[in-house]
Amino acid sequence: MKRWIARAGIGAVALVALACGKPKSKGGAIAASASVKELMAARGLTEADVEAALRTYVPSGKLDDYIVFASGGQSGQVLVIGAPSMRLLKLIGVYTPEPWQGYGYGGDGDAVLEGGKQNGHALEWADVHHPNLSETNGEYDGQVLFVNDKANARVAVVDLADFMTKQIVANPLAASDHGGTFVTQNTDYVIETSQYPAPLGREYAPLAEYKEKYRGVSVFWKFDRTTKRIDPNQSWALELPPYTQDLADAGKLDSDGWVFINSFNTEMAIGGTLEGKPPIESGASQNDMDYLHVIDWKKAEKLIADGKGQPIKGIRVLPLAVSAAERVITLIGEPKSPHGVDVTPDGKEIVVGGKLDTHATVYSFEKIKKLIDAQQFEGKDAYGLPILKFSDSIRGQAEIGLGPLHTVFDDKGNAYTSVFIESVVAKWSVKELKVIEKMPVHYNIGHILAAEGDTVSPDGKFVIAMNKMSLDRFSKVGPLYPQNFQLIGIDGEKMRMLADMPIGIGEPHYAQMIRADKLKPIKTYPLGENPYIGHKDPSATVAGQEKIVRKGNVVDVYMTAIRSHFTPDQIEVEQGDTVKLHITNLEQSEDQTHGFAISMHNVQLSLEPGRHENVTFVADKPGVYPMFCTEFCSALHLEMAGYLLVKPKAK
Ligand code: RUQ
Ligand code: CUA
Repeated sequence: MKRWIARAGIGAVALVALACGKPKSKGGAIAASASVKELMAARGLTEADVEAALRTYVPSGKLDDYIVFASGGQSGQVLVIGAPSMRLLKLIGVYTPEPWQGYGYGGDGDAVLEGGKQNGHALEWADVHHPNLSETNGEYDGQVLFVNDKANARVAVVDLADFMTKQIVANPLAASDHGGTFVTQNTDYVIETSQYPAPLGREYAPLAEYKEKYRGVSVFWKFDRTTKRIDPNQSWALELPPYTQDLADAGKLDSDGWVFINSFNTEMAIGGTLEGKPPIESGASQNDMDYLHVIDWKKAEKLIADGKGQPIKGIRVLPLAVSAAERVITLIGEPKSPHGVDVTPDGKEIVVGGKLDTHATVYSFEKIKKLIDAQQFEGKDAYGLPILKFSDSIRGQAEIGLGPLHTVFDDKGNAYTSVFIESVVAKWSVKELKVIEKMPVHYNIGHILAAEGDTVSPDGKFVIAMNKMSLDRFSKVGPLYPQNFQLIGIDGEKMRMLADMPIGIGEPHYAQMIRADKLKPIKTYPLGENPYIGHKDPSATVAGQEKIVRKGNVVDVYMTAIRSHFTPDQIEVEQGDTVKLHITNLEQSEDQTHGFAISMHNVQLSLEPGRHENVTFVADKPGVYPMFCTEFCSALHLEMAGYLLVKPKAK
């Protein structure tokens, strides 16, 4: 029997030994059994491949240590992924109807989607960017997930008790957003900042009046822990100059009470390619510096409470002039066309990556605070906002590479920056401002995320490279390629590439990774509970109480579902009747879900155990329509059926 040495060492010894059955280990040397070596040879696997498999394989029946909540991009949904196995656990319907979950097909979830209407339009897609978990004292608490829709300036609230979208709030001030949804360290606020400047409240103004009338805006959505909903009435906003605000991060610990938002296009370029003017891309890349916006949100909150806000479309907006006079917003130069802004776990520093700069710039919150307190400004911008001197505000810069974007952290003082153009993850020491190692990724990484990465105490086990391109990584599926998540182990001396996961549903932007044991989802609902109201539905029905009640042309049907029948299973109505079904799933056993569909009516529900749901539709076409269960719930699932009969209107 020959021996092979695990190049990566640490931990691999025990893992490989376990897998090989006949371990023989001596000072890091590992013995693989003949059969394992044969298998490796047959499948063309290297030792590194085997180690990666051993670090990520989760056997049947075993659970993942982490759960990743990833943006589903254009799908308008959120992916729930187990790590390290990278198994897809669920796609949560958020902005887009989701048929399996019966979300948006006639049931009570329709009202949530209705809340996301903008300009009177039902919007059937979203560009989901940044999922953010609720925090308590800067730690993920596993209660709620927020996520923004860049395309239509909306914020959604996903309840992690049942992994369901409970609320969508439509931002009435902006037409697009990006710097969201970042939470303050106790989730008092969910922050959503506009992307492309436009007149606030979505009014019209010609582009010629860009500097005077176009604005950015940052909405501070107030989150109410008791209702687990955003309260728009307690929310407020900050008017921002028409620099294209990009990403943002909320301060924590030392910098709690502050928010940092970066920007590009401080040139305020507006394009005009047809007229021969330079496109926005080149107009916006003239200045060497753009502006980091440093925002004292506690002060802003107080000014709003003192009545300094001016209502626009029902939201109190703090005018730029007030923010300038009261030093709510301070600007600092940031090089060049920046993208990511990330607060370090200790809250003491802010890391900014410049897309057209090779550095990550590390700002010192202490320095910034001192300069603001002493009113040591270098000047003012055209809107009267004070500007701090760049060199006085930073601790230093790390030379990272071509196109640094986003930065996450581990538990040992290292940062991991995604480097788009170079297509690498750069690991660097925050203290030394020096790159330690670069790992190629496949290909062109956008965001990067880390285990418990945005908390005050990252775990330092994994990062995931969220790659925009996959090129040669997967079997070809036509010219639209999946994006590629790459799981990278960061707990050893060297980074290790562990697994690829194609994302074939939309372009994911950000994701967060939480320790699985922090999530405590319910298994069943108390009998008759309507998840959207959070308690027993007034129309909930128990066995024996089912009935059909007709009042004029409204027919209320109080139904139950239990293996393997609906009661009633025959519903006869007249053409033109409004039918209201109230269905309670009487099951109380885990995973005993029934579906409920009616042919030709766009009705499809998911009735998890105990759950109650209401459906309203107009029976406008006479005919005979099967209604049936859509989850294979029992041996007699196909028999779980009945009929909706719509009698033609008497002439
Ligand atoms: S981002 S493009 Cu989060 Cu890097 Cu949206
Ligand atoms: Cu109930 Cu299938």
